[in-house]
Amino acid sequence: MKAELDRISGDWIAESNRKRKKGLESDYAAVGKMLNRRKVEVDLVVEKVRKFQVAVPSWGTVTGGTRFGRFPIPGLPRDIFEKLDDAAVVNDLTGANPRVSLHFPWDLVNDPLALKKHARSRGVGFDAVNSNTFEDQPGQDLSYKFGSLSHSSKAVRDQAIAHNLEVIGSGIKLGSKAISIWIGDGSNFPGQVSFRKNFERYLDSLRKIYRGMPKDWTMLIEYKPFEPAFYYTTLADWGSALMAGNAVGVRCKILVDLGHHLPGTNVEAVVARLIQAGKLGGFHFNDSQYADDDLTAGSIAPYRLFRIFLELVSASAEPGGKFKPAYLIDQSHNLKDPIEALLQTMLELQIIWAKALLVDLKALDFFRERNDVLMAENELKQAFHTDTRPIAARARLLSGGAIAPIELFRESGYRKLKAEERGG
Ligand code: PSV
Ligand code: MN
Repeated sequence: MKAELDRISGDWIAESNRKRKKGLESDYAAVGKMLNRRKVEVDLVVEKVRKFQVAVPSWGTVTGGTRFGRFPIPGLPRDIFEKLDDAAVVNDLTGANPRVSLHFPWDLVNDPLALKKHARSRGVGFDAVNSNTFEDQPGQDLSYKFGSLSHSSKAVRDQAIAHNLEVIGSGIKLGSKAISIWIGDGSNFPGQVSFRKNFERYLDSLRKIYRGMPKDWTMLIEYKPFEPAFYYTTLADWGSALMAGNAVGVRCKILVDLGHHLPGTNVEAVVARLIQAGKLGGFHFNDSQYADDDLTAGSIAPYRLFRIFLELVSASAEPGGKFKPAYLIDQSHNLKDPIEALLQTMLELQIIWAKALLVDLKALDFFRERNDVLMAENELKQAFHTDTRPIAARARLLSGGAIAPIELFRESGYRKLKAEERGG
């Protein structure tokens, strides 16, 4: 079986689950009993966790590195076909990551239909496509050194717009329904650009891309406070993003990358504002201690992630809410095996999502209205401190995934086999 390992087969997953089922059943019964006392039906929570799906970024299947260096491990994928193979392994093991997000031109192929067929054979589809005008490509006519969509030169802006339209074209062939646009535009020195002119040009370019998008597509614009521009960034914050979203059109929404906030920002309040404005379009999950650290989601501040999830869970619980943001992981795996890091991420996201689902929203509202600060906070704490690992594991089990994905991945010898096949 190992000699032709492309997927982690269903049989193998079933075998691994058989060994762990008894332990899970007893843990699940214990948490079910405890939740029962709080009038929570644990099976319903499991069903909601099963509906929580997150896309895997093609660029997250390789080691990212920093500008100081990269430390790749043997067996990393060499092209987008192999990246899809690795993403499919993640989905096989979690049952919760059925879509992959591509980044162009990094993932450009001659035959998108062959790529689509390959993805289907691996049981995955495609999520939002991403454009890249934050670096120059070999053979490119004009440079993005001084910006792209907001550049002072119309010719550069037109080139960046054309690239975005090409990315949409590739996405249409693959079956995507959204484009994510993050630009590195801005300035490094006071006086370098006019803030207003620069933003106006950006809006104008976005409108042109928007007009070239199919009617059932969404445009996701991603803000980030700094880097690579270190003094002023064109789309630095949610306020500018909301302004841009409103100026461009109803299907232009905001993408919140969790690492794209200055330290101390109340990200859950930002999320709530964007929900209220009807403009929250998607997420890039990761964690950070200082800035855009791209660390594994939930590794630094799981309680903050829980509070963000609570905003999402409570918005989706509202009657008539057609609230469906695109969830994606956006991390840089430098020290961990990328597949293991993605598995760890998804496990963590499921565990914390389940915790957010345990908050009694009615009780919370009751305490808030009475200004009972302590009891309102306790509603959050009670949910957060509940051990939801058996709930997440049961959700994976019912979705065809593994109770213990990381252990099974290690047992499978996948990376070792790929090291022989792919080298590196
Ligand atoms: C930028 O820091 C970012 O978060 C954007 O989403 C990019 O597309 C991604 O990272 C990959 O570099
Ligand atoms: Mn991002």
